[in-house]
Formats: sequence, structure tokens, C-alpha cells
Amino acid sequence: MQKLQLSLAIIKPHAVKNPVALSYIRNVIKNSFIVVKTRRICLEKETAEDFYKEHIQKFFFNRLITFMTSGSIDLHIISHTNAVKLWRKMLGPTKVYKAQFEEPNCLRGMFGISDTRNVAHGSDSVTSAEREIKFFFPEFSFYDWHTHDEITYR
Ligand code: RTP
Ligand code: MG
Repeated sequence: MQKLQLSLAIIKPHAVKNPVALSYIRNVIKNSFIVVKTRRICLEKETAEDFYKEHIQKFFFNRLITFMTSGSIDLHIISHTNAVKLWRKMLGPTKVYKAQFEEPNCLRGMFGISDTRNVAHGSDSVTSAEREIKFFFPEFSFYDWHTHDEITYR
């Protein structure tokens, strides 16, 4: 049996505020992954800066922090044998012009507004997924998550 991988999907504020986008994205997630845990939060500025600290030198950093703290975000721990790559494939390219012209059926192609408002985040590796899940779900147990009965989708 292949081992299940975990990834973290974050639905960004503009998509959480858009009922059509949100319900489409939630269905896509539900139909493709085991949803291990979900949580809706509002990011504090300091938490957003910490989460995105690898981008602190980038020209878009302030814009990204302002946007990510502008409304609720939905966090999902998702599981699949190929969770990291599959979710990023479903998201499509970071750059929205690329997503819209090259992969119009990906989530960023369908609902992306700009390179910052590009629908959702996906962990870029198994190591990043573990770090990001620990960041938002410090109580989460990586060893026995599959034995809990809280695997759910609200
Ligand atoms: P993510 O981390 O959110 O899954 O996205 P990614 O790997 O595809 O992109 P990354 O290079 O890690 O970028 C981090 C976040 O910065 C935003 N961004 N804004 N020009 C811009 O305004 C710009 N460029 C990148 C992205 O939306 C991404 O969430
Ligand atoms: Mg990234």
C-alpha cells in the first residue's frame, strides 16, 4: 500500500468571500483528497509575516501581507498518496496570466485575479507541508492522525 502524503491548502480571502469560487474549490478538494482537518481563521499581521518570511525581501511582500490579513482564510490539511504535487497541479501556475492562458481549467485560471490574489496556497514539498501544518495546527499529530475520527469536512 502506498503511503499517504499530507499537504496544506489555504484558500485566500478573495476566494473565501466569493461563494461560487468557494463552493467550487471545496468540491474539488472533497472529491480529490481526504480532508483531515479544516479551520477558518483571520491572520494577524505578525503571523502572516512569519508564515511568508522566506519572501520578506520580495517586492510583493507588503502587498501579500496586506491581502492575506484582509479577510478570513480557510486552512485544510489534505491527504492523498501524491497530495503535494496533485494540489499544486490543481492550483496551476502562480502567475495568473499564465494560468488563464495556459491552463484555464486550473483553479488559478478560473478564479485568480492577480499574482497575489491567486486563489489558494499549496505546500511546495513534503518538508514544507510538515512545517506549515505545524505552524497552523501545533496540536496536530503526524503519527496517528489517520486513527482519529475527526476526518471531516465542515
Ligand atoms: P504559494 O506559496 O502561495 O502556494 O504559491 P507559489 O508557491 O505558487 O508562489 P510563491 O513563489 O511561493 O509566492 C508566495 C506567494 O506570494 C504571492 N505572490 N504575489 N507579483 C506578485 O504580486 C506576487 N508574486 C507572488 C503568491 O500569491 C504566493 O501566494
Ligand atoms: Mg510557495
